[in-house]
Amino acid sequence: MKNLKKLTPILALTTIITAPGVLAHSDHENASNTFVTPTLETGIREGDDVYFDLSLQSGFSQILPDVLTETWGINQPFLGATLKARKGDSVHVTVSNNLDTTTTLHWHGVKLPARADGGPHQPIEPEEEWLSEFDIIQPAATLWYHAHQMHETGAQVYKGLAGMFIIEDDNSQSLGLPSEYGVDDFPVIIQDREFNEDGSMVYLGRFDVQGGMMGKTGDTILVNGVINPLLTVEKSLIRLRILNGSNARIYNLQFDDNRSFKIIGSDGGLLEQSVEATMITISPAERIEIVVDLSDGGAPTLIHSAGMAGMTGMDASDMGFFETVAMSIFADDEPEQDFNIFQIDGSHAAASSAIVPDQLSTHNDYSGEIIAARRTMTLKMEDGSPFTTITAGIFGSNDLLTINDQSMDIGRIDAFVKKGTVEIWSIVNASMMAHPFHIHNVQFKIISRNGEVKSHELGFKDVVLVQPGETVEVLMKFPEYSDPNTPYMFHCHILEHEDRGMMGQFVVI
Ligand SMILES: [Cu+2]
Repeated sequence: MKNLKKLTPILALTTIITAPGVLAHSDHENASNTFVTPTLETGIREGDDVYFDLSLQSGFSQILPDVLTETWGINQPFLGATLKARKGDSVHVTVSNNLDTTTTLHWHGVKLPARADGGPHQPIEPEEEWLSEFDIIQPAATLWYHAHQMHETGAQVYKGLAGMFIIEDDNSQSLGLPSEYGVDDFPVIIQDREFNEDGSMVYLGRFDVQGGMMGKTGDTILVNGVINPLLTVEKSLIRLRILNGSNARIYNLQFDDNRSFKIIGSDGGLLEQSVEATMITISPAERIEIVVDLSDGGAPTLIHSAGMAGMTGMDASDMGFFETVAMSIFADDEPEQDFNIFQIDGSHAAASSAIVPDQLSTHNDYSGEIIAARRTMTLKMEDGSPFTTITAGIFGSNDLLTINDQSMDIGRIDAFVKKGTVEIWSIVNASMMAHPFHIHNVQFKIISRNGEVKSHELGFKDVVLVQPGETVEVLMKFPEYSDPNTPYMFHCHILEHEDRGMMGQFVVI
């Protein structure tokens, strides 16, 4: 927060380039807080039918040492419980809105009927309930749920409307992986927040065009709602289900002792084979599952390693107004720094009997299937006119953030997809910021990223970070659900971009 004060007097346009990934140190970098594992809720089970009751509510949370913060949560004051179900289950979720504003609850990464998706087309008014019912037809995965209210997703997720949703299946439970929740298998929801002196959270104003352009970042890092905590583990091999639940910040994750870990899963579930790594980048809404060996009794800290995330690879001649201004100020801004996320103490860990087997799963790559359609989604961030920028600030216009030159219109369908077919989408980033692109109702395979794909990106994904100047091709098979009247969304998962127009809609017919 010292850092924030230092930045405040600088020209307002500086906010364009201070995030994501440019500022950030916390005042609370000693891991003195205790790691909190979110409550596990497995619902009420009747055979394969599983019933969950979720209450969206407000409350006060002790996040900072001396003051309470007003927060939102699901069945608790801040954030949500971890929900767990199995492949083959029929899930029935009753969501009660006990907030004083309209909201939604979206099942991120779940293949499900559009009416159950919880996007902007399923608003829940205050004091109303919404029933979402879907069968789990996909393999074991670390998914999540969060608010998706039109124009309000950023503010509502920031306040706390997000939680983890874990799917297990016969395969995931037969592998011998660390899988005891809260013992050697932990959710790690990483979020950054900014606080006022009185403990309240700082968010953007509705018409803050510049803040919206860069997305809301904060100088305080939370893990499962706790600032820079310490996780003391009892087992020597632990699995971390890492979710970047931040609105806009991208993290380059690394341990401070540079130890390696095994990446075992991506957004859509287990990889086919694990991948050894010492660093991985995770953008908003992405999940990675890693297994860390602490049998040396060490106490490594997971850090964000300052790097290149966000602003590389674009030719200056392609830049518009925002990019040019951003670049001109960039040189004066302080360089990005490493910062701590949380620490793991393995000094009391007993030997684990868990393993990471060579083969984790088998994927269908849809080879041999007909490609029913190819689509291009071009992401842009500006319209080139300083005057338009000013009027956008005054009138709240959102035409500065577009996909295929159009900003989101809830009355317009951008794509018609045939159920059960395979499509290839090319996501083109024609802006100067990296955008994490998300598609509802599918898990896709990245088939090219400027011609190549890194090994850990070979898994199923529902979000892909597209760097400036990059084109990423994704291939996906749409489930057999169809509903010509209810759209699914595709959008940038920098929530301020989504809220300000970088979103579109498709229906499956
Ligand atoms: Cu974006």
